[in-house]
Amino acid sequence: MDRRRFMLTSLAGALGAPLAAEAQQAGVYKSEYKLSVVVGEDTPWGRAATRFADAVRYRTGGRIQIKNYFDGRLFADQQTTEFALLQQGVADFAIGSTINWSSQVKELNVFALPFLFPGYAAVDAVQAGEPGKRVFKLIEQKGVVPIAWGENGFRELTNSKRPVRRPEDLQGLTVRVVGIPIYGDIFRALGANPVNMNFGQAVDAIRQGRLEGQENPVALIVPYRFWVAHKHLTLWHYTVDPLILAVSAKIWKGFGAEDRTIVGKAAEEIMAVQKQEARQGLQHDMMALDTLQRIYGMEVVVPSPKDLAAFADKTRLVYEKWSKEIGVDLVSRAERIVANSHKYEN
Ligand code: X2X
Repeated sequence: MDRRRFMLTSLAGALGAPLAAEAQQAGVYKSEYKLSVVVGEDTPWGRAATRFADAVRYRTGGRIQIKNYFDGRLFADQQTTEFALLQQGVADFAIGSTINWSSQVKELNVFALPFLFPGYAAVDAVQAGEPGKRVFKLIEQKGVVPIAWGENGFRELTNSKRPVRRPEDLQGLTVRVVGIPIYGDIFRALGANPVNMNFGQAVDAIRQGRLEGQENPVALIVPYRFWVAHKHLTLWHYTVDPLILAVSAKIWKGFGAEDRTIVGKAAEEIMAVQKQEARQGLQHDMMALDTLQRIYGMEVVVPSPKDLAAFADKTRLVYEKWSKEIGVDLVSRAERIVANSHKYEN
């Protein structure tokens, strides 16, 4: 950083409040930017939102004040409308799930293809590669600027009834899924009875013992205490749910160049940590397994490769149908990257 820039930055820091007031007076900056999150603060996902708002406020000397709306409060529990709210300017920022945004950006369903991703290295490689870049460009064409990838996690199955090791164990089991069509297709193909519910309703239903099954990453199963009602956990990694930190294009254009740099850097740094936090204990040594069994009393099933292949076979037609919807070119590029990332897996 040259000296002049350094002095300016320090000045901005020291005089944060007056500069913020000036920017707001000039009518360029809003006094508050709304950031949407579907889950609560006490999760790796929610903590990233808190850190992001804090870092941006501090690093811009108060010019950009972000207020987080947790638990889907901005979209009144209609989680598949979150992306549209960003487009409409109801939300300025969001850390959103690719599942929830797939209603408006169908290519995001690539992450929901059943049993495509064997591990997190493959997910990272697809995001960093051409498919990830293409998805970001498509989002941008829809008036939303994606800044950084994050992680909700591999989605695992919990239920109150029985251990699920093979497809036949799913027969007739009621499983709550987010209301996106590919998830309905997958669970029907597996012989289960999928029901659509928003996250808030699902949390209530599980707590009240009204829901047999659901699927979510361990990073949510633990803080939401699903283990109280759902003793059975199947770690089958059937789909993955990456997050994206994004901002409305209109808001982004309104920021000065320096602020765009600050916001971009904060987002990247914080979401890199967020990914690590969401994956903690679920790679390499699988420390989380022990915790889930001993501390939370869950009965954990890790399906054998043969059983995983049986699940994948049952959902093969769904995979093919959705590959066409997403775009065969995008999917085959992702498949090639996944195949090459195998050697780094564990
Ligand atoms: O609703 C869910 O299951 C959640 C919180 O994981 C998503 O937003 C996709």
